[in-house]
Amino acid sequence: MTEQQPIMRNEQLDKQLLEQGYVVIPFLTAEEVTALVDFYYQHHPKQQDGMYATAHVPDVNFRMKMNDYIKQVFARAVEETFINHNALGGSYIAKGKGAKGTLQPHQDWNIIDEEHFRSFNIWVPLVDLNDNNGVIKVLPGSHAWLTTYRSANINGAFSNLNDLLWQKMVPLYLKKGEALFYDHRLLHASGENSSDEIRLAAVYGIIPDKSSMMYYHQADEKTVEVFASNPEFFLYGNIFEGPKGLKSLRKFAFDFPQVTATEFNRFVDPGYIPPDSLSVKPTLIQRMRALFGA
Ligand SMILES: O=C(O)CCC(=O)C(=O)O
Repeated sequence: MTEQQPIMRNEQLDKQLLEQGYVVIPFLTAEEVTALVDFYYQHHPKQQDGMYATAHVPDVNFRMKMNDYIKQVFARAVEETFINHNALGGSYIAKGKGAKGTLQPHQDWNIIDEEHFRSFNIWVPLVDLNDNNGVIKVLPGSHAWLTTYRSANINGAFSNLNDLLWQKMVPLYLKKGEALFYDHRLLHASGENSSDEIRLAAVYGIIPDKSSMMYYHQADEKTVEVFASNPEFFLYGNIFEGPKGLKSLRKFAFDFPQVTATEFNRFVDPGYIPPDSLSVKPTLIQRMRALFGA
């Protein structure tokens, strides 16, 4: 990856973001939080089940209405916090009661060329988070482990390791109005909401001002195809249906690796030794070599 332009005005936070893949910051005022919560419930009289995102409702006008309001309320804090950025769109995310709302560990899609740029989400809970309402969890540093391509038809490189990932994830007990600002490559997840209150959040995409949007697609078992994209495609289209109507830019070979448990443990702890290799006894020759340094 080429050297990254700062994206946060605060240099210390920008450094932390580069190293850890996320920062937690004060973001919205109490009044801004109340405004977002009121607007959501005015437009959602009926309780939503499981995980619900306004960005994915079929009614595009409704989607846009939610997007416009979130953008309007976020504008002050976005301007105060970020530099060299382009604001994309916003969505409410509501996690209702029950296991259906569990969001397994994942990385968000590539939406810019990650060889040169990073892309981000500002994720802001509109209620205080706790262990019972689907607190957000992250794997610090995981954004920098591996080059991956993530999209509608590409299997996540870590998707066979959910149990292991959950064990290593760190909960972030944000208060309402605080923001988790994270690199789209960071592994993150949120568990079940077992409380009676909807765990409401708002999420908002940010890309560097010099970057252009892309859509990544698995063309076949060994090939990634990259398409030119734009914010409107994400706001108005159905992004899960593939790169419909987008212009193909290039194709390249990629073998879509699935990370193994040992590889994962080594990412977390470079000194990790798998337990089965500890039980393998050295041969006589290996012992002699160790003894005499041969
Ligand atoms: O709302 C949540 O619990 C997590 C949202 C998330 O993972 C995402 O927007 O990628």
